[in-house]
Amino acid sequence: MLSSTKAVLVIGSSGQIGAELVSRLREIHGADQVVASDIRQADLGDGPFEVLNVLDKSALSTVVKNYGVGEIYLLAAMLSAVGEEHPLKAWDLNMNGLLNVLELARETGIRVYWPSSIAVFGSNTPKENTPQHTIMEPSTVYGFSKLAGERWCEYYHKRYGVDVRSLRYPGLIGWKTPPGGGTTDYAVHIFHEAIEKGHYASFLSANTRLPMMYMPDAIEATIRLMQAPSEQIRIRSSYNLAGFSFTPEELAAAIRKHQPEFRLDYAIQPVRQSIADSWPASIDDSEARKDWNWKPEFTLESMTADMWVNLVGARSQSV
Ligand code: AKB
Repeated sequence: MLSSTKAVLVIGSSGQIGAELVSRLREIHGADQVVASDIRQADLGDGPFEVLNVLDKSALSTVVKNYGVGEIYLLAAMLSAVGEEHPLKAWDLNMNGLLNVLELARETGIRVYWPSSIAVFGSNTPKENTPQHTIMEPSTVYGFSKLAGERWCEYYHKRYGVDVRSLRYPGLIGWKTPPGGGTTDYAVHIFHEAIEKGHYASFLSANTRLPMMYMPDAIEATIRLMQAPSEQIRIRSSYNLAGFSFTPEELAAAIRKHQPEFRLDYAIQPVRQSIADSWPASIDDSEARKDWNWKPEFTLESMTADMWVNLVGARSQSV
């Protein structure tokens, strides 16, 4: 566990995971002990905020020194779809950002959390119940960067003793902050458009089944992984993590329980579709369950009900 005198730094705090993780970490450690940071100024409630580019190692090192940081959550990354538009930039940010943090951890003993993704898998990977250890031949720059990042994490742990931990997130669904640049983003957009317009055009085809997770489960998994005693963390590359899997048609059916007239049709985006076709349909996360007692709470139905209530509530407050 983190010593009470050490602060936590979250890099990439304004993104889909960051905003929710910062508020949970502030509940645990106290607002003053959790430094939020992003490339641009943002309002993330009570507690310190720093404008920080993770590619600037000396600025990163200054923030770490100034706040007495003992733990870093590195969330700044370019996701799968936008990474295909800017391949070299995606590689630079995703890879050199991680290496800057790992080097600092090697020099100072900081603990590190870094997210990997189901994007590490490719079309030669078994699609159903994808095992922890299997064929990994990703076809996107985002996927290469996550796979290489996993190798670096394991290397820094074995060679230098860095306490670095990681999860392979599936597509994440949340109502508090929008996703940006991913292949699984349709599963969030669909809710907003169902509530606002009663209709959504999916960029993935009707039968594209992908592994997904509701954000409260993703935050809980992250906290639980970081709080587990070091000897329980047997995998230092990244753990498979699963919630539930669905297709756009199955998600639409779940939404129709709340809005019976909801209409789904399709405007397929070929790049996103081919990325989705290369990813698993379901994930075996038994290693995470065994090593640090992971178990998700939400199902497709309970996630849909919770998203609906919260988004309808947020909308009625804003009009
Ligand atoms: C994406 O779609 O790129 C991300 C991911 C699965 O890592 N949500």
